[in-house]
Amino acid sequence: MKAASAETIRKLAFVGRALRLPAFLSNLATGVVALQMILITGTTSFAAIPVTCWDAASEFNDSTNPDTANPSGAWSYGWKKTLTDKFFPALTPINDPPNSSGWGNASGVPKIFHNTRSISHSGSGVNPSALPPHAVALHPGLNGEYAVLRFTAPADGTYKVSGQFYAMDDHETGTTTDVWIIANNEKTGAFSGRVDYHGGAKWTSFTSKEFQLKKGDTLDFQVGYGANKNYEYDSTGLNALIEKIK
Ligand SMILES: [Ca+2]
Ligand SMILES: [Ca+2]
Repeated sequence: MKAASAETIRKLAFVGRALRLPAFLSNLATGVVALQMILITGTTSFAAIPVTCWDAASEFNDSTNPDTANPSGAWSYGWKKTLTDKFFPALTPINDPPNSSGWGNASGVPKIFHNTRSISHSGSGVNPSALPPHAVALHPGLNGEYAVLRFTAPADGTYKVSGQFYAMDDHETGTTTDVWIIANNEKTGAFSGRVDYHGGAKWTSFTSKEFQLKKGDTLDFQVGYGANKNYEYDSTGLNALIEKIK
């Protein structure tokens, strides 16, 4: 319902006069509309609507300040020494303006980075990886450390997760990684797959995979250096959409 405007009240008063209505009737109608306007326009605030879906790429925080960007909302950017080891936030900014930004550990990898622009971007170096527009990339560490994008559930519920991990590098061994979605750091019930640009699948998809999470539970999207135990040319893209369905 639209709030009555001052213009409406003025017109109503005019109509009342034109119809030669008794003054009290005209005034009564005008007063009712004025009261309606006060009631409606006086209620300018409303309860915040809870968000029930998340997108890793569009919500990537490009700020260079770790205090404000990591964690950022439901997302944290970090790494683990092994598959289900402790999560460490990656607090060393990665900046390649205007193309990409992200977070790594102090030695540079593992790292998570993001194409900040709506055009494709080739990374830096002699053999750069290729990032589609707004892509999120994870790169594992030299000794098998995992790059981890962590989602922390804001409320109890059933969370549906869809997306894919995909190769970003075709140089030499190409992207050769093991990829995971792990709830609460437990391997049981996890999604696992492999990306192998030259020797296997160039991507691995997960569709409508459901996880029961309590408030504060974690869902970790992880990339390791794969079966060849070599981290070179291992940048792996991630599309991840999360929807709370119950
Ligand atoms: Ca590898
Ligand atoms: Ca590789």
